[in-house]
Amino acid sequence: MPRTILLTGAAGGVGTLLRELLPGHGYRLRPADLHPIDGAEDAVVFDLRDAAAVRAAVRGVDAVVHLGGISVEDSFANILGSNIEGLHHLYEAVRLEGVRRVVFASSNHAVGFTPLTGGGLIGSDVPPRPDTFYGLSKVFGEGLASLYADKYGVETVSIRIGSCVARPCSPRMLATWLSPADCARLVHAGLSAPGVGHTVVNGISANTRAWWDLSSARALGYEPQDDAEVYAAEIIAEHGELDPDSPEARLLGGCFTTVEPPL
Ligand code: NAI
Ligand code: 15L
Repeated sequence: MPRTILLTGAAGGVGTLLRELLPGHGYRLRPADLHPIDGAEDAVVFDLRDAAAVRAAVRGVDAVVHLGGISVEDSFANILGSNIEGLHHLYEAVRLEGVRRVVFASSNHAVGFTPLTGGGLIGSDVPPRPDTFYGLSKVFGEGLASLYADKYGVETVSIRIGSCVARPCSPRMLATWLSPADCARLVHAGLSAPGVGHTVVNGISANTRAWWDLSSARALGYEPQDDAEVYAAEIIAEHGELDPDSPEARLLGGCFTTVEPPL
């Protein structure tokens, strides 16, 4: 019998990719989003800011893959509503409904001010260095996941996703790309590995130019199959190599380290 997964953010970029790929790993999905989803009339339309709606969406599922929320920099008020209060609603719903496993879409922007110039690959144990209010909401999410694991036994794998798109399209993404198929593999590892407590993993493919170490993801059973390098010649011909003085070459979060939130 397939396990039923609440997939929040199912109308978004990653959600659309995972709606296609996760059933191949044996899951039955309950897609949910703020917006209706074309071709998924059974999807839950809900707002993470509405605690009762979140509780109803969680009821009866075996686990949650949480992609929903604002996925770029925004005003603090908007981030507070969807990403911080919304995540608190989700974990309360999970606790009260007896769900035991969450896979949380964290981000490289939780640690975006980590320098790339230190030499060696960067682990998933570096301290928080958010580059935006958005990244700060992912730090909050990882902290909330830790609290619910320790206090209530709700286990979470927080995936610090690099760049999950169909194909890499910039020199930076030659390092940060997480292919859709590898994303599904990593989410599956996060849902199925035993005894994870709260585990933070880096989320990229087996990229030749990787900055990130994947050992904590591999320890869950993740075996990436893709490498952005197959797109390198085409991307470098179009954009050139990374300028060594640019934020993209110096800091993990790239241009998010210089973006200002809207008022
Ligand atoms: P997206 O912006 O395409 O999708 C996010 C979805 O969340 C949207 O469909 C939106 O309608 C929904 N949403 C927003 N506010 C909501 C609310 N209040 N209630 C219910 N649903 C709401 O983002 P994308 O690219 O698909 O990313 C998915 C997740 O992965 C996000 O949490 C993002 O922060 C994270 N992530 C994505 C990366 C990427 O490369 N795409 C990299 C790192 C993290
Ligand atoms: C993210 O966290 C964003 O959600 C996504 O839109 C990309 O900008 C990605 O990081 C990235 O750093 O490439």
